[in-house]
Amino acid sequence: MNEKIKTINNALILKYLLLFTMLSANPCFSQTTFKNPVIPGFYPDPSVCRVNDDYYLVTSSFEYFPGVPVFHSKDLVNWEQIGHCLTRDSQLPLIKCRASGGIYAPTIRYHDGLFYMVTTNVSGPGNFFVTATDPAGEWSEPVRVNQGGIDPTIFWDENGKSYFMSNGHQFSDGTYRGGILLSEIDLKTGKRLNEPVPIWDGTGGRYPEAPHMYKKDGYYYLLISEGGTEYGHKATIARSKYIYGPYESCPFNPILTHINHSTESSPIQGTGHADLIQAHDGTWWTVFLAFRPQNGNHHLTGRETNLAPVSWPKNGWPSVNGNGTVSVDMDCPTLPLRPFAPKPIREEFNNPAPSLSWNYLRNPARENYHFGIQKSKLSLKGSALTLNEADSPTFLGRRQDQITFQATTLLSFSPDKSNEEAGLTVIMNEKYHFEIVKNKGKLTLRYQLGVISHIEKVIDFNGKTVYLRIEGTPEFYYFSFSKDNINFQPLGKANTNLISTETAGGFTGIYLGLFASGNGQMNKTLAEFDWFDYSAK
Ligand code: 6LW
Repeated sequence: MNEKIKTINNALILKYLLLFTMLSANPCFSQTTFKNPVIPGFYPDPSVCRVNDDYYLVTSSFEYFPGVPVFHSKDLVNWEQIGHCLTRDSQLPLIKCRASGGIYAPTIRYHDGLFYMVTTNVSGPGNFFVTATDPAGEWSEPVRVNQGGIDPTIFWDENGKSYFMSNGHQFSDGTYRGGILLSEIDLKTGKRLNEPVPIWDGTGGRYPEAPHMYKKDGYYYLLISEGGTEYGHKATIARSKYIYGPYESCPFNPILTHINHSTESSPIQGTGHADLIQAHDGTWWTVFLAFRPQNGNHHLTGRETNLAPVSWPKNGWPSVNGNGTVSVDMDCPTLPLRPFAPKPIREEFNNPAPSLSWNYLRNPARENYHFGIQKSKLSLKGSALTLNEADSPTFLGRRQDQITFQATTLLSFSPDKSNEEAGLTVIMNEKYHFEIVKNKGKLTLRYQLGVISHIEKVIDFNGKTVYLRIEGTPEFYYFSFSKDNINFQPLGKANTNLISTETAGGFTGIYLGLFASGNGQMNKTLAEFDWFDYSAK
């Protein structure tokens, strides 16, 4: 071997040895890169708070139950879900709410030993907050705040007053005012102590929303979003010496946007709806939402949570990652990294409740779900409702959080009646979904595409148990089945863009779901799902 190559090899070996020693001696290490999104999949409208070196993040959840997932991190890069804020029907009425109705953007804050999560149920009680001493839960019953608009936030001033902001209000004389409005509230009762005051309308973009307030160097800084949650999304900021204003717009606005980035130059689009956080080492960061278009500018995995560094000089304006744009491969020093163990591929359904990744559609009829502790199975009883209704059919799903994935389940179901069915679906909402259906003597591949109900394939199948599989790629979903979990026979493939957000509309992302239905009647036969495997490919 020539000497030069030998030296390079030795240097490489030394580098890896050093890295290995570092990792084994101390699992906590900094690096100069991380990947966006930091929380992939439908986790939009992120908001973050810090208690010492613990970070907590929440996102919106719309028609899904339980609502408002809560994540924990030690480094802002690695996140692990620890619970949901809204776990009881009394906190989260979603009965028959429209798809992408329900819970809009939340804000999480920590104040005086309590966590506060404030959000809007646009299909019910409007703006409210819940509190908890442990962010993993349980959270309190909702305290309603009688101010209109969406995207509420709370801010505590040094004078002990609690302020509430949202993006609009209908006044008692019937007039409606958009833009960001601020009022003072009683923290115990949620009662407003004054009429909401408009404080900033942004820089002229449509939908000024997502207000978050910070106090720094004697200024109140008001961060908002404008432009709508599509390609024109942006974050802008203003400041004032007085909380009610007048607010002065940052001369470098917008501080975050990909409005001028083509999808060829940036796989991340729609950056906006941000929150700022000062880390325990004094550095500033922002979490924000963005989406990743594919297959001809369609996106499937919803709006996802991203992270970027912020520099915020004393008395100056914050700037995000230098020029207000970000990338998948971020090039900046991180906090000391504290990764979590990867999530298991298999959900065994052997606990009294599903793991935190799983959701129901709206408030579930709990008697139709049995999590077998002894049998180690999920038993679903189909009700009269189907996946085509904006209601709560018997359904349990998890997000498609990877663009390329494989999902497989083992189903045992042998109904005597032809109306009874169960299966595996890939679903955006009640109007847009594909599924493999097992019913009496048959397997069917079926598509719901807006008003079009399409049967792609029907085959005779007489066994009781079957392995059902959906594989996702940027362009296609592939559907197959197997009798032995080794040889899978294809049923068909469908273009992903037929059920993307761009096609179906709305604020959510794709779910992979297990379901059962009696198509107008209650099922007699239980559908038993042994396990569900999900992995990136
Ligand atoms: C949210 C608003 C937005 O409340 O979309 O992207 C709305 N931003 O701030 C629904 O997520």
